[in-house]
Amino acid sequence: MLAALKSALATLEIPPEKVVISSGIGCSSNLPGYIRAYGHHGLHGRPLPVAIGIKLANPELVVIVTAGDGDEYGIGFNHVVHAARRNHDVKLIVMNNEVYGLTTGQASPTSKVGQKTKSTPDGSFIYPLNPLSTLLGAGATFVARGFSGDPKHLSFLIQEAIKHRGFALVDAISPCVTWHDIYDEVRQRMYKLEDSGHDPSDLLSAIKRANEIEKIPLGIFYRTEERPSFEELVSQEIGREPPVQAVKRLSEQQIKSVMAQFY
Ligand SMILES: Cc1ncc(C[n+]2csc(CCOP(=O)(O)OP(=O)(O)O)c2C)c(N)n1
Repeated sequence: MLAALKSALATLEIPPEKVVISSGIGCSSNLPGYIRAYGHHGLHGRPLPVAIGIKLANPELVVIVTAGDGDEYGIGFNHVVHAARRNHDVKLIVMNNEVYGLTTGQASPTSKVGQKTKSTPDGSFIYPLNPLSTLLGAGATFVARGFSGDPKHLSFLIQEAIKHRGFALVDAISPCVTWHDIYDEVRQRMYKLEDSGHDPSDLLSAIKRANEIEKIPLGIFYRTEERPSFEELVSQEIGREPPVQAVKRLSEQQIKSVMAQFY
């Protein structure tokens, strides 16, 4: 996952000082500590509100959230649905391993029926969340799924997400080799949407593909740039410039005197 993200940023030639990565809590959320860019490692389930604030303050930055399925599809899912609905220009990469890895392998919202975990020793009996079709229903403008076992393809999906004008979800299947190693199973069941004639501008077809059970489609399910991003709406509708522009006009002396008030 980390290699795919680094390669995506390098391929797009985005310099480290233009990138901010916000994460929650979990094994996956440690990612900002392993990449040379600005980073934020915050509260469980809350990396999106921080990312949204950063993007509103300085829309010139590429703002990416990296976190786990427990973080983003469980405790923090409220933020995901509304970030998608409002089309905030942040990129959400969820390392989906179908368990809570850091806390030693309990069931997560994407654990399958029958999946044996520490908290479901007889197999889970709860129907899992389908984050892709849920977000397509919530109005997400870019929805994709990749696999950590295919970092080249995952890098391509991350690049497309970064280039997209608006909110983008990349659900990255990244099996937990300690608590739920399904690498072989994913390899057997996966196929690429781009090899299947799927049209990513067709929302109904995207929802249908997202609800497939036997096979695991990888690729871009849906993409539209017909809706403006939240940041574009703020500048068009409210006519307010981002705070970073106002700060840029201040002299060094003015910045020092503002900062002095906080000491
Ligand atoms: C508010 C809060 N509740 C619960 C926890 C305990 N906790 C830490 S990590 C985690 C889940 C991690 O799972 P996931 O987000 O899927 O990441 P992974 O470790 O699998 O990469 C939980 C429940 C916490 N740190 N904070």
